Amino acid sequence: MTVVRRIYIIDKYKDKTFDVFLFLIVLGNEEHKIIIVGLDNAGKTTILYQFLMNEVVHTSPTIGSNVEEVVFKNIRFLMMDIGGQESLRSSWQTYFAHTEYVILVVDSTDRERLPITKQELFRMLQSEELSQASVLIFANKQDIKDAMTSAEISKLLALTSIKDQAWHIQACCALTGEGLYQGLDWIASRVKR
Ligand code: G3D
Ligand code: MG
Repeated sequence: MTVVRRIYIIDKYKDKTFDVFLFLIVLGNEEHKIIIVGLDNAGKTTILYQFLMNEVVHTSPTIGSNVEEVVFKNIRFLMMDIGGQESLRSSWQTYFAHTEYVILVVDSTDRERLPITKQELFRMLQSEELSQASVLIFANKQDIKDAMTSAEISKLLALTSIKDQAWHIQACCALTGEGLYQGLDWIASRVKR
């Protein structure tokens, strides 16, 4: 059996504060594309690192310096973090093509910039290419005393006004990994087998 790996070029979305990461869930020969977005400092890189720490099976430097493969519940995830490569920047819509899942990482202590996250979220969701996507919101940094709860974030982001896409919010702490797999569980449960 040959598994074809498509490599998507993912780079920063819009400006420097909104990185885009990419996961591909692979079931047999089928790949399911996930993008991870969020403001800088939200915890995206830490989340990727947590996943890799726990279940790395393979690193593939030959197909890109940041492609990693992990296995979760018999589902293979290929992960890419190629934010920061300015030379690869192109129109942001190209990141969204064929995306089935969006993971939005929120710094639950960053009350000040939550409105920016909300604005970016709803702008993204208007994209035709994301009309069928499911959205997982990670309310990260729950270990910090002053962190907003997921209920609070849900309200401030007006998640109930998302009508076209399925969504789910999961509290987590990327430092310990708490909550991360529950989030992936939700995604895995939505993968059409
Ligand atoms: P980004 O990739 O979204 O920009 P990073 O964010 O993963 O680089 O994380 C930004 C900072 O937040 C890092 O701190 C990281 O350790 C911290 N962080 C990420 N997740 C958590 C969390 O769940 N709890 C706490 N307390 N901190 C978290 P530094 O100091 O390395 O800049
Ligand atoms: Mg980062």
